[in-house]
Parts: sequence; structure tokens; C-alpha cells
Amino acid sequence: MSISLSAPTPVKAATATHCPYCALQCGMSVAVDETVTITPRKDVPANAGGLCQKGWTAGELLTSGDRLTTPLLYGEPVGWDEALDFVAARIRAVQEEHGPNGVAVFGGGGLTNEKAYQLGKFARMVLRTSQIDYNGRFCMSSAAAAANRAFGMDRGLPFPITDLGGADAVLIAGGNVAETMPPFVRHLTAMRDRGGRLVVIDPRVTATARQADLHLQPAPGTDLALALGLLHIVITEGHVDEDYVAGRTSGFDGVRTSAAAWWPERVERITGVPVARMRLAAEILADAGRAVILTGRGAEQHAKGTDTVSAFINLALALGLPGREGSGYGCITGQGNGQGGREHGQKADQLPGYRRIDDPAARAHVAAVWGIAPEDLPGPGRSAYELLDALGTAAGPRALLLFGSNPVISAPRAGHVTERLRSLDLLVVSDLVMSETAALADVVLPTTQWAEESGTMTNLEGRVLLRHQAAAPPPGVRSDLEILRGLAVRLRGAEGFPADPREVFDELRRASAGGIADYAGITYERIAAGTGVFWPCPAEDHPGTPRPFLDRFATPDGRARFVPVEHRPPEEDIDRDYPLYLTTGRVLAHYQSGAQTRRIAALNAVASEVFVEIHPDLAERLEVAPGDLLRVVGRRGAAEGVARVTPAVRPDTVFMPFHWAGANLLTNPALDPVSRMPEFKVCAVKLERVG
Ligand SMILES: Nc1nc2c(c(=O)[nH]1)N[C@H]1C(S)=C(S)[C@@H](COP(=O)(O)OP(=O)(O)OC[C@H]3O[C@@H](n4cnc5c(=O)[nH]c(N)nc54)[C@H](O)[C@@H]3O)O[C@H]1N2
Ligand SMILES: Nc1nc2c(c(=O)[nH]1)N[C@H]1C(S)=C(S)[C@@H](COP(=O)(O)OP(=O)(O)OC[C@H]3O[C@@H](n4cnc5c(=O)[nH]c(N)nc54)[C@H](O)[C@@H]3O)O[C@H]1N2
Ligand code: SF4
Ligand SMILES: [Mo]
Repeated sequence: MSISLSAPTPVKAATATHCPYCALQCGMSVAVDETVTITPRKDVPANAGGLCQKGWTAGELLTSGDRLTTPLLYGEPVGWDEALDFVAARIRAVQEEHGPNGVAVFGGGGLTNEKAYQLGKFARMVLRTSQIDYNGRFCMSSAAAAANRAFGMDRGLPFPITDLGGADAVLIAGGNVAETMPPFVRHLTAMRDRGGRLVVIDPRVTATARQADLHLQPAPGTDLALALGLLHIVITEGHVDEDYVAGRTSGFDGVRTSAAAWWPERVERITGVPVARMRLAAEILADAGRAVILTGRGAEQHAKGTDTVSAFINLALALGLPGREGSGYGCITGQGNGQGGREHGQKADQLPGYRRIDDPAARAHVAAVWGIAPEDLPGPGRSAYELLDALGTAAGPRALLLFGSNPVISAPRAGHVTERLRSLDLLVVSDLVMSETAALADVVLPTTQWAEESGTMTNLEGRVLLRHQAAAPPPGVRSDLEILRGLAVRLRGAEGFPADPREVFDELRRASAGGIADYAGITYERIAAGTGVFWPCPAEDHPGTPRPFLDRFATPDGRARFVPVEHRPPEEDIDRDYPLYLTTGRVLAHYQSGAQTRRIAALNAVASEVFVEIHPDLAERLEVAPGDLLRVVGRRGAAEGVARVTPAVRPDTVFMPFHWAGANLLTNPALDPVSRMPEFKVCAVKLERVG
């Protein structure tokens, strides 16, 4: 027997930071030497000591051998100067021939506030292009649009997440937080432990639905009818909070009239949800002293997503919930910086501070911060799918700079989007790994990631957090801010493009000052001293705003606005040729396009392949056995996946995750008229057995 006399393991210095992935932005401590040790932080309210499997294994992102470490020009390793000189020269050539809008920019909701801000500034000020949008358009844009029109402000949760624990009822429409934000469930459990009740609306019996006191299982794409039906019951049963409606809202009469036509039996025929269950859901909400209505992507990612969210907001307003402490409506924002990423100007119609690019006062303010003339700022550009769809066409951009997204996997009608990307004269991708989109690029720029750099993130609560650098980046890798600076130097001059995130943040504070998302009073020091600062925060001595609507809404008259909406069927309904609904979403082990998580062994061990959830009755009819390879065929393409036979899905619906190539070959890019959100959550397909 030998006794090891090795020295005791040195205690590694741990850095307090946040997870690389979703909008919960769980607090974690990261300690790095030869290995990476991750421990959950207890001081961050969102996760309070919890992490999901993706968070626990995030250290592998830092040590992965798959990491890009050198710029690539047509697949060949080159130095940074050569790569950036090439990109700058090609941008110049394209713009000389096609004008400023010949070059487009696509960003991401995973980028820090500093990067999102700088990307928007780079597009408008250096490229002078209007053609910039980002993947958040595919994410919570419908909820954002509906919140803006109802409340005059879009802050995902306009209250701290811990309020959920104190509620008596929570309704989640189209969110599967047990898989998409596991530590979120703690807040729901806290509520249920106090006797509160959870209602879930989902076409599938998800891990979240299994924890619910009541599960409504509508056909995909019918939430709008369901919400109208719930409002109808609330009205006819006398549950409307008339004092609140009179004192704090406007426009109820029109909504009351339109809800009259959505009697429960009619809604049952459309949604498949039994009348008794609708009545029970309405009762649970009406009986609760404090109630919260939440929407996730299931209700939002539709060509009528904005109206659907409006219908749920109308329901919340009729019950008197928004702007009342402990109650409210909220959207469960998805990406790591999904909230901040939609505030600081990487969106086609937007300038920093959640300002509108077509508002003369906003243009004047931002132009002054940037030291340019307002008329030198371009106007609004195309939305994400419209931008991708226009690439390489006669009227569209000929070059694309892409930071923080993998549309070859994640965009709707991805086969077509891939063709558009291939048709470009120049595709430049900044990424950590060789994503499917980076693999198409003429130039790939290797960039630093979360724990290798510092920057702020705004979580789903609207709480601005600081991610501290915890590890040195691999040699040869540059941050996105350094990349933008390198390009700015070559195209316009370095001024205004510092690579230090704190300098960028200080400018962002000034650019956002006076805007809706006002960060003027937020500093790195203030964030680090506590657990983040809620915007709006207009001054350094201002405490931040955890619950912005308590006294008034952000509309001109301070009242929340009811918006009348009507149900309509999916853009592509089922028929004889394509008799099944396809809906898509997520599994716990993978993140988004999978570019990061498909490289992590422990996650691949749990979920390694595309699957298709199919109901046993349907499986029997089609003679499909568990494990059979299925071909899912739709009007835009076909995809294969392994059959998972489960009663958890409706017999008229199949479900596929989109973390692998496949689901998005089928999805319908029909767009919501307000938010320009594609209809990811419903299209028509048929099934074939392969072999
Ligand atoms: N594990 C994991 N977690 C993630 C992510 C990830 O990729 N993986 N991504 C993050 C991001 S960016 C986001 S946006 C969030 C998304 O978080 P969620 O919104 O929770 O995720 P999804 O799985 O897209 O959709 C939620 C549910 O909608 C249901 N659904 C489908 N169609 C409909 C419908 O018509 N009506 C209703 N009511 N429900 C429907 C699906 O069955 C699914 O269970 O997750 C974040 N967290
Ligand atoms: N069918 C279907 N499709 C969907 C959805 C759905 O529910 N169904 N959901 C939609 C939603 S909600 C979303 S949010 C989108 C997300 O889809 P994508 O936009 O594809 O999201 P990610 O996979 O997170 O892509 C991020 C990419 O950026 C890289 N990256 C990470 N951090 C950084 C960074 O700091 N800088 C740079 N330069 N790169 C970085 C990653 O390695 C990865 O390649 O997918 C949408 N697509
Ligand atoms: S829930 Fe989201 S933020 Fe928390 S550990 Fe998982 S992926 Fe990270
Ligand atoms: Mo998302």
C-alpha cells in the first residue's frame, strides 16, 4: 500500500460571476487552475445556491479542445492583421459598389451590454448601415412588443423573481422552466409550499406541467383563443377588478366587448381545453390575493405572438394584477442577456436606452454622445428573418458580420437561410467555436467568452449584473470589443471604440440616460457591491427600480392600455396532406443551437440526438415503435429524428427540439406583423418511417 504524500490541494482563488447561458444568469463562483471548479452562489436571488446541469458543466467551455484560437481566412489560419485588413478592404469594396446598406450586422442576446451597445454603434457610425438586427427577434420580441403597447415599457419581469414565492397563484403560458431554467422552479415551489397554486398551459405534459396544480393542454397556436376564453369567464363571473380598471387602465370597454364573443364552449372547440378546466383556471387566478401571469416562447413564437401576449396582459389587467406589489404580468426572457441585448441598439429600430431610431429627440441625444450629426444616423432596418432572407439578393446586403448567433441551426426555414448565407460576397463570423454558421464564413474571428472577459448582463428581472473575468483567454483570441476596435481603426478611426468594457459601459450609461432603459446611475462598483441594480436607475444616488409600475405605468397618461385582439388560426394549419402540428422547443441538457453544449461530454451523454415526441395512439396508427427513425416532412423541407413514443404530447402534435440541425428545416417563417417574430411553434407536417 502506498500513501500519497502530495501537497494539499492549493485553495484556488474563486471569482464571483454568472453562468454563460440563460437569462436566469445564475450566480456562480469560478476557480481556475489546470481545472475549472464551479460552485453556485447563494447570494444571487435568482438561483440562491442552485444551478442546472449546463451551469455545473460550463467549466468545460473554458478547457474545450474545440476552441477557435486563430483567425481563419477561407479556412486557413492567418494573423489578426491579415484577417482584419482583409475584412476592412472587403467592406469598403462592397460599400463602394452597393452603398452603406450593402453591409449588414447580426448580433445576439448572449452578448454583454457593452458588446451589444458597441455593435449597434459600429453598424450605425462606422458602417453607416441601417441593416442590423439580432437573434432576440426570434426570442421574446412578441412579449416585448405587447408589453410596450400595454405598459409603455418592456422589462421582462417588472418585479424581482422572489415575488413569485410570495404569490398565491402563478399561471405560465408556454414556458417549461423545469427544463429551461431549473433553479426558477425554487420560486414556484416556495409559492406552492405556502399553499399557492400553479397553472401551466402547454400542448405537452412537460416537467413543469407535471408540477402544476392544473394543466391546460391546448393545440399549438391556440393560446389567443384560450386567453380570450379565460377573460370571458372572468368577466361573466364578476371577477373583474373594476376599481383597478377604472383607476389604472384605459380601453377596457373595447376588450370587454370583444371577449363577449369567446364563450367557453367555443374556445373548447378551438383549443381542445375542456370548459371545466378553463373555469378552474379562471377561479384560481381570481381567488388569489396575489397572482402572476407569465408567458414563455410557447405562447409568443407565433405569427400572432404579440396579440397572444396582449390577450394574457388583458387578462392580467382585468384581474388588477400589473403594478400591484406581489402580482403582475411578466415575460420569461430567455438568453443570457436577452433583456439588456434588447435595450442598447443592436435592434433594427432602436438606439441605446430602449430609444426608437425614428424619434428625432432620441437621434439627437445619441448622436451627441457619439459626436456625430443626427442626420448621419441611418434609419430603421430589416428585422432578423427579413434581413437573413434578403442576404445576397439584388436589393439586399452583400456582406454580413455576425456576432453571437448560429442561424444555420436556429433560424426558421433554415435551409433557405443557409442558401442566403452562402450567396454572400462576404460572411464574417466571430465565435468561440466552429459553429455551423462559422463553417460557412469567409473569415472566422476567434473571440473570448464569458469567464475570460468582464462585462454586464441584464437578467430576466431587469437586474444589471457584472460578470467578472475569472480566467485568462487562450493566446491568440480577442474579445468582440477588440475586434470591433480593430475594424473601426481600419475603417474610420479608433476614437469612440475602446476595447475596455468599463469604458464602453460608462458611455452606454450616458447614451441611455433619459431613455426608458436608463442605466445612468449604474456603475461596476455598485453592481459588485450588492447583487445587481434594477433599471431604470437615472442617478448614482438612485436605488434602482425593482418594481417600476407600482405608482404609474410608463405610458404618457400613466395608465396601462387594454388592447383588443382577436384569435386567428396558425398561418399554416393542418390539412389532409400535412395532418399533424409540429411544435419545437428545448431540452434541459442543450442550449439553443447547441454550438456550445453539443461539445460538452456530460451533456451529450444525456441528450445526443434529434428526437420526435409522438403520442402512443398516433404511433400505433402509423405503426411506429419507440426508437424507430422517423422522417418529418413539411412544405419547406424534411428532417429525421428518433421516435420517442410518449403520452406527454397531444395525439395531433409532434415535438422536436431545435438544438440540432433538423427542426428548423421545417419551421414556418411567417412573421408577426408587429414584432416580426417567426412562427417557430406551429407548422403542418406528416410523418414517414425511414426504412
Ligand atoms: N435547457 C435550455 N434552457 C434554455 C434554453 C435552451 O436552449 N436550453 N434557451 C434559453 C432561451 S433563449 C429561451 S428563449 C428560453 C425558452 O424557454 P421556454 O419558453 O420554457 O422554452 P421552449 O421549450 O422553447 O418552449 C416552452 C414550451 O412551449 C410549449 N409550446 C409549444 N407550442 C406551444 C403553444 O402553441 N402554446 C403553448 N402554450 N405552449 C407551446 C412547448 O411544448 C414547450 O414545453 O429558455 C432559455 N433556457
Ligand atoms: N425551431 C425553433 N427555433 C428556434 C427557437 C425555438 O424555440 N424553436 N428559439 C429561438 C430562440 S428563443 C433563440 S434565443 C434563438 C437562439 O439561437 P442562436 O442565435 O443560434 O443562439 P446560440 O446557439 O446561443 O448562438 C450563439 C452563438 O454565438 C457564440 N457565442 C457565445 N457567446 C459569444 C460571444 O460573447 N461573442 C461571440 N461573438 N459569439 C458568442 C456561440 O458559440 C454560438 O455559436 O433560436 C431561435 N430558434
Ligand atoms: S438555469 Fe440558466 S443560468 Fe442557471 S445554471 Fe442553468 S443555464 Fe445557467
Ligand atoms: Mo431565446
